[in-house]
Amino acid sequence: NFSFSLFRFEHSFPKCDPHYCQLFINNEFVDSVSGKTFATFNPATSKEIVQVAEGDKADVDLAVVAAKKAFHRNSDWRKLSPLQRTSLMMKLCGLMERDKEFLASLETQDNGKPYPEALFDVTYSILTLQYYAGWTDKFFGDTIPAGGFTSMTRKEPIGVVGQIIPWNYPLLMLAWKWGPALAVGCTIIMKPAEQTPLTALHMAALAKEAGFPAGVINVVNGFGPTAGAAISEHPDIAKVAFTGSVDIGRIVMQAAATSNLKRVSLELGGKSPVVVFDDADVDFAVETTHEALFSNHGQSCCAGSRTYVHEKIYDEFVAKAAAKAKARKVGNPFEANVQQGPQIDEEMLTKVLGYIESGQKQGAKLQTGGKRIGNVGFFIEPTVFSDVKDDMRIAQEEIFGPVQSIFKFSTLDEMIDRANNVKYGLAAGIITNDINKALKFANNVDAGSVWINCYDAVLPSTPFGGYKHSGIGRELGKDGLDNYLETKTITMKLL
Ligand code: TXE
Repeated sequence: NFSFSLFRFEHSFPKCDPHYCQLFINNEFVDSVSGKTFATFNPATSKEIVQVAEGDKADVDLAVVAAKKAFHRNSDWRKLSPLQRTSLMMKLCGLMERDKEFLASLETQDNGKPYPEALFDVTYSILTLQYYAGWTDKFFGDTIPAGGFTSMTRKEPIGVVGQIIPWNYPLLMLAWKWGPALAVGCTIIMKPAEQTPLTALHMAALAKEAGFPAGVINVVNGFGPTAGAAISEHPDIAKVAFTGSVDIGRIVMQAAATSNLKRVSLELGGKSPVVVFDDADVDFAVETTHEALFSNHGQSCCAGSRTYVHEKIYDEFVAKAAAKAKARKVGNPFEANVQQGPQIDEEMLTKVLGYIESGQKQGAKLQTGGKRIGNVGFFIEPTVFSDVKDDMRIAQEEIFGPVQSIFKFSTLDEMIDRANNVKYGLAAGIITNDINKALKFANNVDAGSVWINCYDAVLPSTPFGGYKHSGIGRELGKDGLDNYLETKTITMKLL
């Protein structure tokens, strides 16, 4: 029944050859020290796009040498005024604008998300970098009343920073991390996810074209246990920013602790509740909760993956939610009107199908979907479960796929306890016309972001991050700068 269109790949995919496939160190594209390469695949066709250089500890070491030099107090980068940093960042944004379609095509090819969504990601990445370009001269310290002393604080860039990002929003995660780091004057070693290195490499070329001095931005592609670990263990990297799974977040934090106590910020997984009260417009609620879960194929850390519906409207809601999922158009992400492309790789395909199987075994009711589509690429039917119970695996663990789980509830108090009864605390949503219910929920739910009558409304200016196992620290907004700053107190005694 799914409207699925997966054909003529060879003809219907726009030709989009990546221009850059090496590592980017000290403003040069170079092979890895080992000479090794690895393939990046198109998840819609399962075919190799291109081989990219495989970085490892030796390459991270070289990148750190370049980044340290670029951070030296007498370097070209450190001598720039804040407004000169603004100007470089804005130039980079201009080049992204110029290459917008190309960047979006690369992203769709490497990641599988529908082309219009990739274009949206490019736009949002530009906005994020523009937002942070405005912060270069606004991270103020304080002056502090201190008796016979005069005391003040300076906010200083932390130094060389490592940034390890995932594959679900490759370009956007890059922008979230480059923006604040560049605004305050840090230098960067970024490791993109091994599944999606291509847009980061193109961005490195644009950074050079914009005029960023050598060593300010370095991109080392490679795998987690090698290149990623080399970053989190490196004694000369002052801070690591990581987005990815909880398990790897732990490893990164441990490595940071046992190496040089580098500062750590973590954006990890989620199991976010979206609560629908009986006063809500059911169609609006179905639409909002559908997008909250299915956008980006469910591969979103803040996916609204627990839909709680009030008992009075439960049956109607479930029927409409299932119909909506059934109508979702899955297929070639370059084709017009396609809403869902492939999952990122075979590992995620298997993982998501495993969760669907466990939902069925544990007694949830499969309303629609549940199967792989075809055997080319990694497509999964948009899937809806009703009658989900809080102790099921699909209710507790992050699925990271197009699987909506619907639960029934009766009262607000019950709802708050149940919403908080998971290890995660990234986001939450509530749909109601009753401001009292909405704010009581918002004030009591364990979540870094709460959306009322909307979902996924993340702006460059709004802090984003998690409670509990969902992470440490906040990205975006003014708070996002703190990840990249040290505070220095200078105290003077007037004689
Ligand atoms: O994540 P990993 P994976 C969740 C989601 C998904 C699961 C697994 O539930 O199903 O994680 O996805 C690098 N030292 N999220 O396996 O492994 C890796 O190379 C240093 C949530 O893709 O955490 C990549 O660059 N780095 C999430 C990055 O970590 C290491 C987004 C993320 O990979 C490393 C993605 C190591 N030892 C997955 N091992 C979100 N919060 O949005 C791996 N990496």
